[in-house]
Amino acid sequence: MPVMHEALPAQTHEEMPMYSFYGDYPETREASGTSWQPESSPMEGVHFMLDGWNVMFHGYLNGIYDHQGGKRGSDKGFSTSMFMLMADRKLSVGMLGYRSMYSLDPLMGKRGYPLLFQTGETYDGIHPLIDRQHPHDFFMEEALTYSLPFSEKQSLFGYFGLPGEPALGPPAFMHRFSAMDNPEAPLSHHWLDSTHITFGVITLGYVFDKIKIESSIFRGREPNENRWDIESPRFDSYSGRITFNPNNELSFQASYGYLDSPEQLEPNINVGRTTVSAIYNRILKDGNWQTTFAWGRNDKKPGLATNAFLLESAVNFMKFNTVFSRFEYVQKDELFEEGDPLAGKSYDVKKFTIGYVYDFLRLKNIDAGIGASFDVHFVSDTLEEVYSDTPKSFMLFARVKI
Ligand SMILES: [Cu+2]
Repeated sequence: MPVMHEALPAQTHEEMPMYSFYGDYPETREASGTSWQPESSPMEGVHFMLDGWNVMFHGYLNGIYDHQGGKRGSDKGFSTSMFMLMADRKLSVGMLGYRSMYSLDPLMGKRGYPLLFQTGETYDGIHPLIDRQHPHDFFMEEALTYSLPFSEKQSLFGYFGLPGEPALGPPAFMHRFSAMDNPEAPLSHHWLDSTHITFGVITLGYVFDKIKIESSIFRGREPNENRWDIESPRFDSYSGRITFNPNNELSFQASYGYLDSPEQLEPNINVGRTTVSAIYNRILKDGNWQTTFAWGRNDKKPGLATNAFLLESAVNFMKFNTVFSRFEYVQKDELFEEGDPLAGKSYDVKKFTIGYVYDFLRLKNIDAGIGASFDVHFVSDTLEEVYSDTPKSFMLFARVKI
């Protein structure tokens, strides 16, 4: 027995160098952009070697029927999707990486999909999107990375993306196991991870074992309503993030970003964004369980400071079943257009979501399932008059995942 124990780990370690995009650690730690998740998070997608490149491909496609209740609600059928191709290989003494990500979200139209209390971005360059989630851009990420190890467990890395994701916020919601089965974007998206598609990002970082420190310069302006193009880069904003993965089940990050004129419709307002998050991932027998907590704060300069809290969890059990839930408390200051007597104030919105997915097909590289999510919103009397009493919504969906 003791002989086997000594021989095995040494051999496997030599055959499979555990080097990822940004440093010497298992690749399951990589999430969106340069962000980290717990290493025990499930590995998704197809992996293969091609001419010295280690290639990964993954993606999903959801077909959704959406009903948002109350006076400001509406109904829509649409699809959300993401396809991601990542490749890395040794180049000289370092590691060269290429990351690209696409979405067919623009097919849903410029007004996106109905989502009560959602705000952020515009559909025509004149009016804000209110009670709707914007579609994501076709080009979500086109990035080159290079990392240089300089001692055991230490590395420096660079990341250039057009578009890309700056070092700000937790991993984008569609990359978190705790969120990826939920068909709805979080209401806190523009407090936490909305910079995940930014046209022009340069990040430099340092990894020391379980710690990553990084800083970005990037374009503060959000993508415009033309979702099929690549917009011109600018480097007028900055951010810094520290991430700590103390063991393979936990990942913490804290970050701050200064966003120069993020909103097309409020060009004279800059935003200071602070985020803190924690992700806990646990492998179960025939399943996985992940929980994310995040806090984000937007300080408009000049203007209001608002906060958002998110707590979400998803558990996959007995292979075919996933239950997901999300609780958010967000101070929303963009629910009314300029000129409306209710505009210019922030309103508390509490949202609770619960949902379930049944995967009727689970093959080696493909999952197919059907699911439903249900939401209740708790708001003040003022908002109840506009929206209806405790507005409720639901989504029904079918999805394919690679
Ligand atoms: Cu987004």
